[in-house]
Amino acid sequence: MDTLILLKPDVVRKNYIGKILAKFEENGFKIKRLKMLTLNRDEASDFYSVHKNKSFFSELVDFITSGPIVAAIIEGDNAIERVRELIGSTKPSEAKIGTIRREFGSSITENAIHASDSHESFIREVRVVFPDYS
Ligand code: 3AN
Repeated sequence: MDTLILLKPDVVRKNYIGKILAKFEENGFKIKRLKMLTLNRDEASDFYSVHKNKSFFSELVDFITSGPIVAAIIEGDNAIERVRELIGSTKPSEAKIGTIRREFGSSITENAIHASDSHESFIREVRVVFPDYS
């Protein structure tokens, strides 16, 4: 099973790309596709369309478009659920010790990483960053 992760602009700026990708490999996942890119505002709005009515939507779009990100398709048994466990809660200070957000995130916006939360989200999100995925 596949899932999608995005290493957000804070991770690229702080030079944590390698450390975070290593965690997926160490936990038995395969990195199936990997790409560095910068989202424009239309792509970011599309990616986060489920949040368009939330108060933090413009902050979210400003941040995710603020610099390059690293997108990866991660493969493994039960990947969607297991990757969500590995990244931890949205708010880094509340995320469990040992999770990626706890170790590398600094705030609810600058929380290091995104991972699809369901198969439906994965299908919608993957088309924004890997349009040729099938
Ligand atoms: P998650 O990424 O853990 O699935 P969501 O889907 O609730 O979290 O939110 C998407 C993104 O929106 C989060 N990764 C976070 O960066 C941002 N976010 C969520 N809640 C807030 C909030 N209350 N204030 C600012 N940003 C938020």
